[in-house]
Amino acid sequence: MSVKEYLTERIRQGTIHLALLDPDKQDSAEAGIIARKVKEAGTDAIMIGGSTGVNSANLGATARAIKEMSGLPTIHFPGGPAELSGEVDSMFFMSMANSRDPFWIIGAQATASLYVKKLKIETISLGYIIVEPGMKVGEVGKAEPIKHGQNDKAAGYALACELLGMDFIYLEAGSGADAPVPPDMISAVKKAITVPLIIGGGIKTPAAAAAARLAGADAIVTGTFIESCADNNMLKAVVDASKGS
Ligand code: 1GP
Repeated sequence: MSVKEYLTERIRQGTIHLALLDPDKQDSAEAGIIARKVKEAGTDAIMIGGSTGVNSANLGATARAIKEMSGLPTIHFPGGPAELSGEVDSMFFMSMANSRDPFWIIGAQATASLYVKKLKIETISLGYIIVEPGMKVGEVGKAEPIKHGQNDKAAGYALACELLGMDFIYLEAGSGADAPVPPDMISAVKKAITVPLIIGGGIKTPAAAAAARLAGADAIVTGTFIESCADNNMLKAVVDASKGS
């Protein structure tokens, strides 16, 4: 079964949880330990990526360690075309729809596509939409972040991505954001599209995860919280709230 089929199948049963590990934030051995912990907490798959400091070597080592320690499917969440690895199970082949720079909309993808094919990496197309504050990824990607309250604008971008053929849509507030994507924006986008909706950025409490799920998120991503949480019960509480279990 492909990773896309696996995710789609799980989403059919309810909201899933995706853990994001940044190879620039810990070494591969530590990433493997975190992966085992989040698997025990019930996470469904692991995304690997970051906006800066990721290269093919630390990406490959992290993917290998996660695989060995957890057996969970890995999804590369690329920060640019220079980092690629055949060690991942799949990658989000993504376009930052609301970037002001064509490089992040289609240029990076054109640079990487032939190598991705050569490495036989499963690609899952993703419409990536930055919501304020946007944080580092918004800055690096030269995004024009969607402001809170601009729900029609968010829905317009999301539906445009779906009509262009994207498999998934991701509303991103940015890693470490003070405020996650607002629930009313999630609901508005969910109503407009039929493909699965991923929500991430700034989710670090069970309440925030539950609010995103109840508003219509099909997948909830947590990165910073997973990487820094030493309390396994708290970890499980956030995963449970994401999944409604
Ligand atoms: C970043 O949405 C993800 O791309 C995760 O954000 O690190 O704030 O959980 P956090």
